[in-house]
Amino acid sequence: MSTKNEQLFLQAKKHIPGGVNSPVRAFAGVGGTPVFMHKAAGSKIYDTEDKEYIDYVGSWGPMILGHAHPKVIDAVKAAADDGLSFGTPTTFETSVADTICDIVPSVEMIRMTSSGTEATMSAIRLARGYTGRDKIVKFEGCYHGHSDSLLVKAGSGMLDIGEPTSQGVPADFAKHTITLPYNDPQAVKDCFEKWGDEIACVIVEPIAGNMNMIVPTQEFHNTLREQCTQGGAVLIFDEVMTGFRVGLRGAQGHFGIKPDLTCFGKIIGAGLPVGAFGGKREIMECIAPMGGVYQAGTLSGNPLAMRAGIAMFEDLTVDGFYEGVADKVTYLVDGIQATADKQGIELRSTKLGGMFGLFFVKDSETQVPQNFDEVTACDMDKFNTFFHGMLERGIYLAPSAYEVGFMSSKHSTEDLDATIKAAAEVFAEMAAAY
Ligand code: HOZ
Repeated sequence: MSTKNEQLFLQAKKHIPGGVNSPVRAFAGVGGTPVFMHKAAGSKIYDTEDKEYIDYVGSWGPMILGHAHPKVIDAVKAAADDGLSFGTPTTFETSVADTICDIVPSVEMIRMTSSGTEATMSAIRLARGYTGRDKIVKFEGCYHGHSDSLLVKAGSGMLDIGEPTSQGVPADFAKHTITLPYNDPQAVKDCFEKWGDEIACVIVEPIAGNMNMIVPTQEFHNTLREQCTQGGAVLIFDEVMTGFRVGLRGAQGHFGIKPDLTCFGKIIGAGLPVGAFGGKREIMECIAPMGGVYQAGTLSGNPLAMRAGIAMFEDLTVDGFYEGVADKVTYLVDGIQATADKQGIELRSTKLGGMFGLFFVKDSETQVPQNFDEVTACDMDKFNTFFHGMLERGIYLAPSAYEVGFMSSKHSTEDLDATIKAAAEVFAEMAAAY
């Protein structure tokens, strides 16, 4: 007899490829059947049989205030009462743009999009238009959404299906994408030495969150900034995951680096479909209608998303908000790490602000992975066992060893203790089995 989720998955597969509308939902990496969720509140998410899970995915990051935050929901309800979309300017877009430009010093102007993919795709076009150059540089294991030029040696769901470069990307497009090892300053210098005056931009996840989590060195970031400035290339930070997540000023605040352009994602609309890219005025003024780089969208800056974002930013800008979320991450990750150490499980962990990464390494000599090759050398079977053990115990982690964990301000000490207890039980089983 199949479970409810198996039945739902079968039904979904009839008319939806793979039964999902985004590959990372399909459990391709971890195996088994995805859980069909139907509601969420605070730190919890509920399946169609009302089984409760403590959620560390948070819709892939934006639910930093927890699910269905009353203030955000009220803002969305009020916005819906006023109409869903106008295709005209609204004052709400101006408010969100002002808020982001006030918070993030590198962002002097900003353009809203409907998703993070659109933001990175548009930022690349803008960088090419601004510099008049074609080549772009990205890093192995970094994922910047699913536009053609960026689906080369990418992370996230691409790794689960074992196709880091997507089929369907014309070789003529891919040839303009140079891919370098992440967190390797010398590779960046060598690349600029070779192609310096042909490079339009370097796009980077300033903290990688699509090959599990890697906080790169300060030297890596200093080198990127220095080489882009010297080479006349645009430095693009893809802060779709890290923006307003690892801290109010994102990864750029953490490293003290001013990128030329920054891409944001769903978090700026509190989880509604939205993205944005912004940065130096001189570059942003190249976008239509001011300049000749075309970029558009009926739903860009949608009023529901903007009003949700405005409500959310009120809480994010309260003093101590990010320290509170980071303390929860520290409590959780240190707790999980301590119990792994006690059971002799070779777990490595990393954390910053509201994000964390857990790696199952193969031996006691291996340290926290620092690049794509080191991530892929981890023990994926152990991660999968851990993932399913946690899921059975009502803990919802991202269904892939290449994804990160996200904390919300609504996770309680009780939630965190329950998670650590579940991890201890799973580790005990793993220790006995391996
Ligand atoms: N790729 C993101 C997670 N690493 C967003 C989730 C998705 O692709 O559906």
